[in-house]
Amino acid sequence: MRHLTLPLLLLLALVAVACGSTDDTSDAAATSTIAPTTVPSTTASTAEIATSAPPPVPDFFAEYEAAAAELPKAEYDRDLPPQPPDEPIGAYGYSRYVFTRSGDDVIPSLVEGPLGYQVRCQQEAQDCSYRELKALWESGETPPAYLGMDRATLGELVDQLDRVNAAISQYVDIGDACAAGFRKSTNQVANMGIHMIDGGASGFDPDRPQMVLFAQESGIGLGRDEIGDCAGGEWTGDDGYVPVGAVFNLALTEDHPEGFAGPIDNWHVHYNTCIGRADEAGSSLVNDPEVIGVAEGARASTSEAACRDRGGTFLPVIPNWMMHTYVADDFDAQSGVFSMFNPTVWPLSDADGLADERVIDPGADVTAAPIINFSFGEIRVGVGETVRFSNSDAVPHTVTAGSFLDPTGDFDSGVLGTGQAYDLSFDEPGEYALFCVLHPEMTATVVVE
Ligand SMILES: [Cu+2]
Repeated sequence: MRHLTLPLLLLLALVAVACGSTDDTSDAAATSTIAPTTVPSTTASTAEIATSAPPPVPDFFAEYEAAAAELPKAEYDRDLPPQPPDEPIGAYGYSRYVFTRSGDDVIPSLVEGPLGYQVRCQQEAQDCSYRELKALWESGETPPAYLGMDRATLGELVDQLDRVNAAISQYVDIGDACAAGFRKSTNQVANMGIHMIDGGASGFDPDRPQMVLFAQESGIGLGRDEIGDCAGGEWTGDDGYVPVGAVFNLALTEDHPEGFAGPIDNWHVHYNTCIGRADEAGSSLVNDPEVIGVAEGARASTSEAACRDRGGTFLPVIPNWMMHTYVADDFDAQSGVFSMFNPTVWPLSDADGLADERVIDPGADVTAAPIINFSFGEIRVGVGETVRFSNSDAVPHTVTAGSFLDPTGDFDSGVLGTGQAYDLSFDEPGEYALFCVLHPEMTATVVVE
């Protein structure tokens, strides 16, 4: 550890940052003695909630794309628009630019996607998973317009994905990766897995991605130090961690990398990342303490000032194009082969129930706050009124008080699967910050009037 080269150091840093997670996703019991007060944690299933004639699903994808398209275009693909928006816009997996709020500032968090203002092929309704692309190729049919490629290109893409599949499938479990000289980078990140680095991989090579992701059911919630590690070429943790996907990391060139055939590979760049010590309640070890120099680390998108206030290490930009590639046979990502999150990797949610449960009518006495496309939306309630958060995404989320770098412990929903809900009410007017511990970029403020 004492002789790390700068490139490796950067790689470790970016892995920690780009794939951040928390150690504690446990179902913390809500307390009733704090202000704001939490209603007893009701993780009600949607089956118990009236769903008469649900309103049509809003097209958030189009809204995010339109908002991003209003921004002046940057000179290079990797760059941010020259005029930042006044308000947060976009969402992970849906828009080219994601801007989030950090204190009083609106800061860029992510640039993702190909050359337009959109992120391509990350909708469940589209045939963009590895299995679906393979089936389409084998069917002999003409690719649909949203794929933006002809049949020859589709064949090339499927061939590349088959090679990535073969590359990760040579490791039956995580011990094989240890034996091959891989190094652990993260704990088991929700809906991603443990990031294992192949230090010998360089450049874009479908036969050798920079990282292989491993996961198993009981790995969720274990800290980076608890989960196990490679020692002497052997895995010290539990058995059963299997490959669930790959990650590519390329040098941050000005323009989008060539990468896979066709236009659906959504490479991303992280901006305004803070790595640093979290409060005890928010402890997380996604970074490497010996590299970063803090005993406990956490990461989130924050302003530089907010990061310095927390004693964190601020990285204006992580110098890599990165992309997940979900090609494992038993972990087909319906959200798209190149999506950031994979709903089939633990913690699981009920993706099948999504179509019916996407919009939840909570009834007259409750204010609805559906979580859709990695966004909490805007939440305003009166004193004493109940706000019902309901997870309408294919992946789990949490509703947790404070922010990732400053969790207050006032309330915590625990992990909410698809269609699950969590009720909160507040005794005093004010603004109450919350975030998702599984996806710390997800933040919101409840305004209580
Ligand atoms: Cu989340």
